[in-house]
Amino acid sequence: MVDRYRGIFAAALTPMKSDTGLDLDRVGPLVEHLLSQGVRGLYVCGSTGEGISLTSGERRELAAEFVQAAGGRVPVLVQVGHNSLAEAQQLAEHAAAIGAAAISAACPSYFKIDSVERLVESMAMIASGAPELPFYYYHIPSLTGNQLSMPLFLQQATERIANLAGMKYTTTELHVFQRCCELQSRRFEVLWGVDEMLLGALSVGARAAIGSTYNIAAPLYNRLMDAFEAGDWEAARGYQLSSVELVEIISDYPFHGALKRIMELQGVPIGPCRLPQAGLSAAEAKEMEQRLREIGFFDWSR
Ligand code: MN9
Repeated sequence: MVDRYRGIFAAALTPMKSDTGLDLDRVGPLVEHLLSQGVRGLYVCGSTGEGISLTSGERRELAAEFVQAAGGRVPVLVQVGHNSLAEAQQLAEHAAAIGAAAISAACPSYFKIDSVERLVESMAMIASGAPELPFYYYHIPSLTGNQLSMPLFLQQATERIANLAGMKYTTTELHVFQRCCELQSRRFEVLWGVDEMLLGALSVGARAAIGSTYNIAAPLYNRLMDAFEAGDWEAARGYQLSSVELVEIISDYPFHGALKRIMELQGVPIGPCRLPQAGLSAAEAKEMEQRLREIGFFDWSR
């Protein structure tokens, strides 16, 4: 089995200035903060990082800044998916040139891909942009609409994509995740992507996870992982329940705006988010903070 990665990887938020242009100067402090919180890797330009809303030029600049800030201390995975496969391929090439650890790509979502064969061909095109880097397909049906069978995809893709390492699996079908993990004697590295179900994923074989709430509560999730390793199920369930409550609250507000607001409350200001994502009104921000206080978030997130 590949098993390159272990622990929690932050699906990194993208620092923006008040006009929502990139704020590259804040990438370094953000990375230092995440590493100090126990994050073991970074996934940039993904859904949490508003990667799809950035221009390709911005995506290149941002990825390079993250790789530089990480300085080899943790792996940086760059999400290069794009509705234009040629553009995605070029982003992959760039990721390799700047020293990213791996590339990952969500599939095109405007024109739907309705066969595993075409999904494999499309991802092969992207992966060929960085043949020397591990490639992780980014499965996120809630956003791409792509519901194709992932076990079938992995089996067919392995014959066509030499650098296929696995996938980032962001959907709640735990049994399919398990199936993907066990394929071909655990050949693929399947990175779990639903933070509020991390414990379930660990119990069926996850070793590493990528997610948005690891930006704001990494220590909680590290405690969860330690408790799982130690076989302390009761403690692990408690930590997971805190995460469930956290996600429940954030999900009542514009998601990216909420995450960025919480980073600010934690002393790591990274600015607003960009359209089409929304920020929180002052009343919403106040209410969210109050609700987070009620569940003890500001104590157990550290
Ligand atoms: O990919 C994230 N998924 C989405 C990762 O953004 C749709 C997750 O980390 C979720 O944000 C998290 C909260 O639901 O599990």
